[in-house]
Amino acid sequence: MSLHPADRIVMHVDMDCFFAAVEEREDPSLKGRPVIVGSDPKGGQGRGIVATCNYAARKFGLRSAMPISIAYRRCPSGVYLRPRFSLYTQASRKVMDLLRSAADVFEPAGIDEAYLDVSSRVTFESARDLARELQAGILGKEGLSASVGLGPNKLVAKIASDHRKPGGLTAVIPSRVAEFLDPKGVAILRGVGPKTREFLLSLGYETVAQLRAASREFLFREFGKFGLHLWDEARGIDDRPLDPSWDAKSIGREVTFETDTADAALVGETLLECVAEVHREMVSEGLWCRTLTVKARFSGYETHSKQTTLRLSTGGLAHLESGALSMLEPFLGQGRSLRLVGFSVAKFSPPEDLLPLGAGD
Ligand code: TTP
Ligand code: MG
Repeated sequence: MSLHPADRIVMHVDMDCFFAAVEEREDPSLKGRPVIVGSDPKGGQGRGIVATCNYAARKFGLRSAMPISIAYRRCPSGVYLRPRFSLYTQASRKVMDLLRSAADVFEPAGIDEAYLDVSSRVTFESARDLARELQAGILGKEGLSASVGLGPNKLVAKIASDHRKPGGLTAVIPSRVAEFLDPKGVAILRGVGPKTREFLLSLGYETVAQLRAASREFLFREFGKFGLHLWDEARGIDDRPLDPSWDAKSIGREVTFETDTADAALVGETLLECVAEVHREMVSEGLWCRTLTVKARFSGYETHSKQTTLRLSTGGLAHLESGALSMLEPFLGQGRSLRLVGFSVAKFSPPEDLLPLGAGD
């Protein structure tokens, strides 16, 4: 196969049931049993959610983000564990280091996924060999399983990594992109959440193949600019370059209250606990951040967030605390009960990259 210079080969790596896989590795007696990482189910009365679960648990219909009470009802015999974030962060860092060293350009995209531009491999055949080596390396050195997708861009690579989980390797060469995407549901496209999916369905577009039949004009009329994006994505077109900065990553914590509460002191205290944990993780990773976000969920699931981007990065606990509390205020002022609060930070830089104070932005 010949590639003209504009062609890219992008790899997407996504770890398989990441938090649960790390827990299984730490305690081999868990092997083969349903393992659920998330809130305390409290015999079915718990109020949080499932962060993730292993494939044995998925057989019972358990999924990420499912209320823990429902998970418990479906699988009372499972092993329910509280998340141990520092363990997952350490494992993530090791996996990322391994991947980074194999990439022309590397973009970490979350705690358990990353994009690698591997265009210098020239052929998909050779990129596939590299993917196998990386999977074997991650398994051998870290005892963890990863799924890999290869494609001409980030969109296709990401969909490909999800194609055969766990432990899968799917390479989609440019001439087969349409064939690969066609049977998939429109929900695999970026920006298509449950509501957009419903709307597309009502227009008669269930699969990518059906969506591809829609004209640009029609999609623009129905969705505005997002419609043009959909038109491109239905064709597997995605020109986004890889972003090697730290921006794609965020660190966050959230807490679901035992009972919904409008008690300002309790909410503030809980938010500060989240801030302290986020700060601890930033310190352990040697990171400063520029974006702070507070999330609040009212009784009944209505969810809001407020975000601030600082002019200069910060690593100071007091700075994070005051930022978080001032963003929380408008949520408390409404006198409504809260179900959950959370805090997260993003736009990281390593402290050594910082300009000395006063040197400008
Ligand atoms: P995912 O890659 O979405 O899920 P996964 O790795 O657990 O499973 P899969 O094999 O399908 O890739 O998310 C990575 C980790 O992020 C996951 O192990 C736990 C965490 N997570 C949450 O804490 N809450 C969530 O709602 C989701 C989706 C993930
Ligand atoms: Mg994953």
